Amino acid sequence: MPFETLLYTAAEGVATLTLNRPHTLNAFNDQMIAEAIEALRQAERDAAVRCVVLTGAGRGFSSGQDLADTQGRGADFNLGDHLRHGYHRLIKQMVKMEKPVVGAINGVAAGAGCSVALFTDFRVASEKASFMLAFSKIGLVPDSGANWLLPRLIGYTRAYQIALTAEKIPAPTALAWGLVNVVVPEADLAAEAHKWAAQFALGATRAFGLTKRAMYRSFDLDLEAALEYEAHTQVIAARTADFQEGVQAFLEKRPAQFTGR
Ligand code: T3D
Repeated sequence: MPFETLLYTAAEGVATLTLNRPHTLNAFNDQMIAEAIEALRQAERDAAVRCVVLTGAGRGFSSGQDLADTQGRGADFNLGDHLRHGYHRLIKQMVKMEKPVVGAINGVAAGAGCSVALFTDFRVASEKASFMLAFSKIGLVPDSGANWLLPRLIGYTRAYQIALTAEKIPAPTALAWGLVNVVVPEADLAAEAHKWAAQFALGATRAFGLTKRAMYRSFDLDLEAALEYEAHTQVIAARTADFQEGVQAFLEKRPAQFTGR
């Protein structure tokens, strides 16, 4: 079934998901949350896809929860369940996906949109991009994993500051703080993000996925357990055709031709 709130294209190993509600700066309604989860699953299932790009249509990446949709909620509306069945599944799908997700952050990423942007694995930001924990402005707590991820990315001092102030963090500051990997002029964003994605799509996909898993797992482990988990992932990586090919290519002094298997 075609998606209505996002665009999905796949070519040459890269699936591109474009959040597509530009009149709201790509605010998440229930449909867009569900379709983003399904699009990520589609990219996960498709063996030909070895990297995903996530971006937004128009001048925003995502403005977070569609606030117009919050108006008609009745007294029995369960906000916790809304998060559990929506944003939590989206964030967990991004994290468990064993293919790199490149964020092409084209504009403002606010509220849950900021969380989603920051849960991409490699962030290329336009000079026009900004990050904003908008939650406190409407009397809410950061959600969609922001309280877990942000102190780990930039430390408690800055994380709590931007939660309190809801200030817009511009792209150059985001780069200096380590929130993004690269900042480029607006006109170069799509090409730059796809350049990185194309490079990752030609890499050792299983090893990339296992590395993501091991790094996320390390957040909950002491060194002893992390070393053990690394050994576990390395055993899996060493069984891949890409490991055979990587060593063979090294010995034959030629570039490796990885297949993602
Ligand atoms: O309730 C739950 O389910 C809990 C979950 C919460 C998760 C969350 O994400 S809570 C946080 C929700 N998001 C926000 O509070 C951000 C709201 N938006 C803004 O503060 C500003 O729009 C921005 C700072 C992001 C951008 O400002 P600016 O000046 O560049 O654009 P704008 O003029 O404010 O917005 C442009 C249009 O998008 C405008 O519509 P219009 O007037 O042209 O018809 C605006 O209403 C619309 N828009 C922007 N954000 C949202 C939105 N419409 C619905 N929901 C939005 N979040």
